[in-house]
Amino acid sequence: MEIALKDKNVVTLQDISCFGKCSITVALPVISAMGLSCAVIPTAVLSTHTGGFKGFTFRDLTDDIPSVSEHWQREGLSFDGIYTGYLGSRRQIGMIIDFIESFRRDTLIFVDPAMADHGKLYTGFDMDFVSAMRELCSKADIIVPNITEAAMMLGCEYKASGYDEAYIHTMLRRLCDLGCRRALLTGVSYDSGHRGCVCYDRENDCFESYFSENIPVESHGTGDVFASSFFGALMLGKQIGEAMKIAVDFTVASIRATLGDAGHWYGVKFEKCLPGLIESVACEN
Ligand code: PXL
Repeated sequence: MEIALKDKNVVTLQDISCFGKCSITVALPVISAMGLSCAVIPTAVLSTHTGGFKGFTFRDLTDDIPSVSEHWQREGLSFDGIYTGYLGSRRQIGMIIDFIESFRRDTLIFVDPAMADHGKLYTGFDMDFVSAMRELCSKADIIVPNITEAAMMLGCEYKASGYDEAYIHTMLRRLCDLGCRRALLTGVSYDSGHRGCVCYDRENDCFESYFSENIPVESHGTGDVFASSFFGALMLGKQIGEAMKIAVDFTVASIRATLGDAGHWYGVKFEKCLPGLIESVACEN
């Protein structure tokens, strides 16, 4: 008789932006397409994301987090992976840390400190929020900031371009000093033709990177497309290098699929690339 491997069960905690292709509306379809069972805790419901829309609504669901957590503990639920993304407030981060402490067993704690890009904090965040996010990162096994988020958490200079490997490697070592085993920087570009990610593993003291072509367009929500597929690949047991390739290639394909449609500025058409993602995780390596 064939022995089936136990299915992986994960949970993601981030907002629902009802329109705009980011956070849960990206994470759930991507992680599900990869064959993982994904539970969600919506941390807030917004009419749209905050990156370019005006007058969006924001319903804070912070007070639901402990009740959901307590119910799940009574039900005896457990998770192989916990993935946090965009979060709403300092107080909410505190509750998410409590959630992680309650559910951490043999669990991959994956934190995307989604709060800033292009040298600036997203609407509604301040440096107090950044320090709470730094504390959440200290509880993680792996964190996946972009260069802006990393510079803000470390209090070091943000460079949009013209940096070298030493700048990135120093940042990665310092991110791991926060307490996580691995840190991965997204959106790294040493030359105008390429963009990708670089990961540092503190335990093995080693760096790995994966670069693809640089498509010089501003795209919203690509951090979530990358983080969801990277997290999914890790949960499927892929090694870091393979998971980086799967996630970067999926992100680049999603940006490509959106090129030429100016009316689609608010997000990328990742849906069109899900068949390719499914194929990429099915290949043996
Ligand atoms: O993609 C990150 C993200 C998630 N959720 C909300 C956002 C953003 C980025 O701006 O505004 C509500």
